[in-house]
Amino acid sequence: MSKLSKLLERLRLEDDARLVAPEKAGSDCVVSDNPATGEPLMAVRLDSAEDLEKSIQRCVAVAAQWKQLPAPQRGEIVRRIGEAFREAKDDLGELVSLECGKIRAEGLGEVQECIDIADFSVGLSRQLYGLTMHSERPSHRMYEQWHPLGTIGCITAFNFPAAVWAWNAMIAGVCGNATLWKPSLLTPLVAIACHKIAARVMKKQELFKPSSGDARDVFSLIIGTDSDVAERMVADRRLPLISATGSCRMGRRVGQVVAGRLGRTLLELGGNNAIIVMPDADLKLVERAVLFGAVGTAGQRCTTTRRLILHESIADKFLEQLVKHYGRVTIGDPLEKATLMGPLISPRSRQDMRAAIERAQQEGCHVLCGGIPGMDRWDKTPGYFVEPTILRAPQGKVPAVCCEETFAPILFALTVKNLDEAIALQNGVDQGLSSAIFTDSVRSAERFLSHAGSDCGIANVNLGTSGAEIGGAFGGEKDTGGGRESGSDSWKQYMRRQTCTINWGTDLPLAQGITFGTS
Ligand code: UN1
Repeated sequence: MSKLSKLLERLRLEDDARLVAPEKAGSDCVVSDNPATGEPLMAVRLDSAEDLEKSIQRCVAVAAQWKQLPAPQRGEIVRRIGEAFREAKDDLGELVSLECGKIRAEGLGEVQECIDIADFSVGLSRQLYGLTMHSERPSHRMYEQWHPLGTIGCITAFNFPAAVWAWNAMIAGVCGNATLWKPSLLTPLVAIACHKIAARVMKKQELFKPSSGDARDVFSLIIGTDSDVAERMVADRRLPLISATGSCRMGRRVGQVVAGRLGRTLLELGGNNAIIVMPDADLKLVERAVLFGAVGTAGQRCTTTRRLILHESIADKFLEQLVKHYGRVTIGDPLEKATLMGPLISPRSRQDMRAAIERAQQEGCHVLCGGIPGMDRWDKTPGYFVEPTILRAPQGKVPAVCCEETFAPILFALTVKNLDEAIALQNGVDQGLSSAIFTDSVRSAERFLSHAGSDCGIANVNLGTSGAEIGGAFGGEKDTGGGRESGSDSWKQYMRRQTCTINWGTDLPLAQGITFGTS
């Protein structure tokens, strides 16, 4: 029995009706590759537009009953889902590594995010607070309360094939919604595994037994193409909120279509995150932060460090050191203990990386280490491996290519004369997700965090751009889409606010002191 079959068995996926042996895959299937070998792992049967219609109907039906269960009981069910993720952590983490190419530590970290957000949601289920206000009218009481929206459409990307769904589904769940999840077609196996974990808990629990329909539909999965599934979900008024993670191009389209029906969106799109390094920074910390931020996940996080903005007085020496560290990065099988960087997700990603490096060279950038995919030592190796690459931008020039997000381990090094210049450069891109400064000066740190500092949704001091905790609201400004997911009060996006005024008096006073006719 192959390693994969054993893993699927441990995850109790072996006889899932969606799975098809790769050699038997027809045109109604998507084949999921192992990016470390280029070999097919498994094929998955695609859902059709008709399947989507049925799923939406089932979600809408179950959501109407789910919202009647008290929120803390919904929380109790989510607590059990969190427990199930704890039990499956090693196996699911391994599947994330196999299908998405993340190294083992990061695969496990991804599952940990699912566990953490479930725990967070359990507490939240008793804290869906509204405010009370003092009414300007006598004998009136005013307060606000939060109600579920219905069914949330959740569209996720390959790079966080489990966690981003969990951020949405666990919170949406305690808020009283159903979630219909459309995962990336690059990582359908992880999606099926996550869905099964939640579905088994939903089937077994005794707290929610809908009179019609199936409790499992609270956490629903649909695997299909953009035209059959994603485009239709986005246009469907029965999904009052579309939460979508992906490129700025995709988000712009989703934003427009959903706005056209006056629905809500929660968009988590591209980033172009920079680390600013001041002369008073602890450079040992910077090295580690840059390595994790720029090389980790093979540069395929939306929070990946893509630009390094160095004060000119330390730039040359720091880059010299950094290049040495890059040279020591172990690239290879993501499941090997020593590996620090796995493959990119697809051949297409390698081509994109290649095109970006070629463009950068045309724009005067100098390759400090790494290089062009296809012309490096990975050329003859199976799998979609590349070299992490540092490109030094020409003095005093910002190459256009570094204003775009290429989902690959490319780091642009730029130099500046002072903090003002650094902040202007950091903010001078269309995206606004994550940002960081390394400095031991309180003045520089506070300036960076001030209204005139970073314009991003995430701003860090003396830590890198990636690897945010679930407790804070996650998301960014400008072309990153403005959405906020996971912690803090992001839950409000999954609910509708109702302002309630109650008159307990014997008169009908009007607001603003208006008299209308005779009283
Ligand atoms: C993403 O890349 O879409 O902050 C999400 C981080 C992770 C989440 C990234 N916790 O890097």
